[in-house]
Amino acid sequence: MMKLSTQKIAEIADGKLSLLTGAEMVRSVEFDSRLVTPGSLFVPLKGARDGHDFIATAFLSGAVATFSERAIDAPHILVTNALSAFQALARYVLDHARPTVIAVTGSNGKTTTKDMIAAVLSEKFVTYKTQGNHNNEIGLPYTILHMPRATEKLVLEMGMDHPGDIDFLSALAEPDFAVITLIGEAHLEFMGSREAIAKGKMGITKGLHGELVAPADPLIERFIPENLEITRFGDGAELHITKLIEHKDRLSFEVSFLDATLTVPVPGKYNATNAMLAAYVGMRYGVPDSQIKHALAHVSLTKNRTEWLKAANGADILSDVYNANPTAMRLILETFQAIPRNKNGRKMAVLADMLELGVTAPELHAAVADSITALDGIYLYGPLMAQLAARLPHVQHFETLEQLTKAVVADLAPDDQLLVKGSNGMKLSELILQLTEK
Ligand code: 2GN
Repeated sequence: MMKLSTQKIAEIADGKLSLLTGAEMVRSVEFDSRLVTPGSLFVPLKGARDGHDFIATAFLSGAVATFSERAIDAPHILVTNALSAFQALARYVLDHARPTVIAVTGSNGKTTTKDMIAAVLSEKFVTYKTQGNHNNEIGLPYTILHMPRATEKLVLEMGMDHPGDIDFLSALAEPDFAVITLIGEAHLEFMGSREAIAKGKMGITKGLHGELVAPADPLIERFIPENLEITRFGDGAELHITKLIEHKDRLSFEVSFLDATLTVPVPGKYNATNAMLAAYVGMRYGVPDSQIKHALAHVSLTKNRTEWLKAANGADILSDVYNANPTAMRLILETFQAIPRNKNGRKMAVLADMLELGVTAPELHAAVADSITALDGIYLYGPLMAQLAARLPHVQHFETLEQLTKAVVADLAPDDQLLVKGSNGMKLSELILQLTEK
């Protein structure tokens, strides 16, 4: 991030300096107190807990200042809403750094497409992209505030949990180019009909100053604004795949707009579509064919953080085993519990320790109980989850991954849905492997 004085930040956020001179320099912005380093501005967001409770910890880690929604006796910038202040700051940084912004949305494959677009653009430009699952009203400004100063192309993933989310993110980021990978068939059908989903995705045009690439899907036609430059892809559309050869671990294909055979080191036909979209973006920004080909052949993809998997016995698994904080834990529990049950199926959860939470870790684990409303069975794993076990009736608690795996494998029925969530360090990916291996 560019260095900004607290004076400047107060102006941008429409806030008031308190116990600050205005001359202090801020070098990074964080909302998770665990990530604060000397020179950070702390942003107390409302998550599972109120971020204001962690302001003291942020100062222990070297924060120079914090936003605060109330007067406190620490150096702060008083604001009416810390999230809005955070977003305003991101908008300012974007206006001054002026990278080209490429926005990507779609139900499935947006993460892959984002990674592929960034890989292709990286051949020619300093490129930065959304990390992990930072694709919402908090993650998108966070991404902007963490891009390196020299960034020329910024690839932003835009996620949609509720109608209107993408409109908001598009208005905030004002993309120069936008890609919709897919309409509908979202696993989490909060959005109602496919048409509502199409409308939601087309929200990406809200702040768009430039071309939209979208599926040739009749559902979107109603939502195309006047004067939009739109390029369609799919069967019969301008952008399409001409030849496709599927190998066990890679794809080889040709596209309608390039004279080259492309390969990607991943299987699955839809990945050819994702790669085609990346190749198109690359072409539009002048990346030479040979470099597009090279980038795609060597692309490395982020493992999807939250993904639906099928167990060997047919059960549905919602897997999120890479990181854990109390907010993310609560959000995924809410999401999972809101999904309709399979007929005759149970809703089960494996919850493992959230690591690196410090002295309040036991209390933060116990508090997960408040988010449990509609589960038929719970397997808890790890010493910290014993705190949660003590607060819930009828749960099983396991000390080792072996015991946990044995119990889940023996108990999981084909019609069940299973949520699996915990910190990376708890190695739940090994449980996932056991459950999904045929
Ligand atoms: O869902 S998110 O993970 N998200 C991130 C952005 O992209 C999209 C997805 C998310 C996470 C969201 Cl949307 C919002 C928030 Cl606020 C968070 C988040 O980071 N929440 C966190 C907490 C809460 N609630 S991080 C965190 C770490 N903190 C505990 C609470 C918490 C560690 C900590 C532990 C003990 C102390 C201080 C901090 C302590 N202080 N102990 N004694 N004094």
